[in-house]
Amino acid sequence: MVFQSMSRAARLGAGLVTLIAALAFAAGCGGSSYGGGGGGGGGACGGIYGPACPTPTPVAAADCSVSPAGNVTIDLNFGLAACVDKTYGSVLGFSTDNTHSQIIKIAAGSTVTFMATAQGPHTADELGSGGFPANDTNPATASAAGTDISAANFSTGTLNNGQSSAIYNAAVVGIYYFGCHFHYGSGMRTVLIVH
Ligand SMILES: [Cu+2]
Repeated sequence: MVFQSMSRAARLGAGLVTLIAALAFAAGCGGSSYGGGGGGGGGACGGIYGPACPTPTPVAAADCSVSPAGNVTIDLNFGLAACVDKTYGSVLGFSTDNTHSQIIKIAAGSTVTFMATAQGPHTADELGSGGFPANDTNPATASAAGTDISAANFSTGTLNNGQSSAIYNAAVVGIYYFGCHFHYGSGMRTVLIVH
């Protein structure tokens, strides 16, 4: 018996500590069974007894669009940072400055040229005006120079790094969803707005 080596006072003291610990344990159990005590669990929220989970702070979406004046050269680069546009969602890999992914507003009557700047090959495929489709079903056959980018199944065809497309027209006002044949499933897409 451990207590046999202790003095009487020590035995009483040890017994008291044991009793206090037992009471504290019982109190802790009682509190948690009612759910109100919130016994220091901390992390989890929700469920029957847990505290309400905080509402996540929404990520502020950006205006990813640019409105270059006149004729436009659009860089195709899968390595650009995506931009989450407040209207059109995530866009990636199309840019006028080869720095940020952008939605590009083009003045009607301008010409448009596409250039693969990095991480090619790429294409610029017209995907209609009804939002981003699940898949890029454009055959990605190069359209003839002078074709309007609004034409059904308009495409630059395959552009390897450093290669520029033919010069195309943007004469028809509208909103056109575009994607890359090779990277559409990975999010390489944008919106070209002719205004
Ligand atoms: Cu691509």
